[in-house]
Amino acid sequence: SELKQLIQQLPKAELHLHIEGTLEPELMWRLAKKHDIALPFSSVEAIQEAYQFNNLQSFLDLYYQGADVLRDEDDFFELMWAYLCQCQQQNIVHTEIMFDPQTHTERGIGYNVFMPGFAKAIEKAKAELGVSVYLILSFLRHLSEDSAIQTLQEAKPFYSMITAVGLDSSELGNPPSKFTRAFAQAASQGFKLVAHAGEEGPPEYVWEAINLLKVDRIDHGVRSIEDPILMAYLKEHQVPLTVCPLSNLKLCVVDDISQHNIVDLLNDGLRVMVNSDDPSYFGGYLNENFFALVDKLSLNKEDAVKLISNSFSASFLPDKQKQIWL
Ligand code: ES4
Ligand code: ZN
Repeated sequence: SELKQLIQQLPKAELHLHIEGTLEPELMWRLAKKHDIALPFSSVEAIQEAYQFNNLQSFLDLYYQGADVLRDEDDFFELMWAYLCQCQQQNIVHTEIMFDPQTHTERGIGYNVFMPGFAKAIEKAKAELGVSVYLILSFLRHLSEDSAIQTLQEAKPFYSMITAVGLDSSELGNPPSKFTRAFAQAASQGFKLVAHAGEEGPPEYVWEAINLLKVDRIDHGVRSIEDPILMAYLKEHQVPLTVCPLSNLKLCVVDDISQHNIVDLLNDGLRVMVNSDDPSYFGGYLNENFFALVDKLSLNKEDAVKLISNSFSASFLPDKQKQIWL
């Protein structure tokens, strides 16, 4: 359609993307062969077919297993380079990418392996693709706060590559309040702050992320709609919510895209935008997330343009850079 063509062609920013969630079955298969790792799948197609989830945890189990094929610097280069090539295809001109250090350090793969791999892909993308990239170091919330603090300290040699600190993994039972000290340290070191909240967890977790962690953005946040006082706060302070429609569908946060509240949140005056989260696992990159909204939620042109302008205004780009795109 004309609207889909417009969405495809407009320059966009992506603010909620896990690099480990861009691992395509083909690359997973090839790296397993390369490192002689036995996968519990008989073919590339069998990997794809296994991507049916009941909730966040059933996805995370496969996502951490998949990440186990990432072993050397070149694997991390290939992973990052493949996603940045997708950005060019999708007219994503700026992306703020989360990576989970603990998913790798827990397996004995250190910062000296994954950061240089990421750096080479990012430098090459800057030069050859014209894509700008910020990195968000994300703590795994199912692990301890001490582990998060250690993870932040171990990143010190690479601080110049990192813009923000985030919080992801199993939300229920791991409230933001568990990470108050870790986030205070990150803030004192000058990092921007984000946290997943209100994906599966209640509005109270969004309040904690705002009041205790002092985040600049909320990742997901779709359950905020259950709390009118929270909605008023998010609107007044224009706290960005990085919403991920296909993710919410695949993890059964919503039963159908036609039930998704992203357009309601937008029309209530909240600063929401569209993101792909873990595109390899959830069945689409950024444009496919927009197309699902066009097909199932009758997204109109005005709303699409507003969602895209929000992707820049909610980014961590300096104001001068934002102005170029707004
Ligand atoms: C994630 Cl969708 C989602 N939620 C929480 N943690 C994550 N890590 C990767 N994808
Ligand atoms: Zn996420």
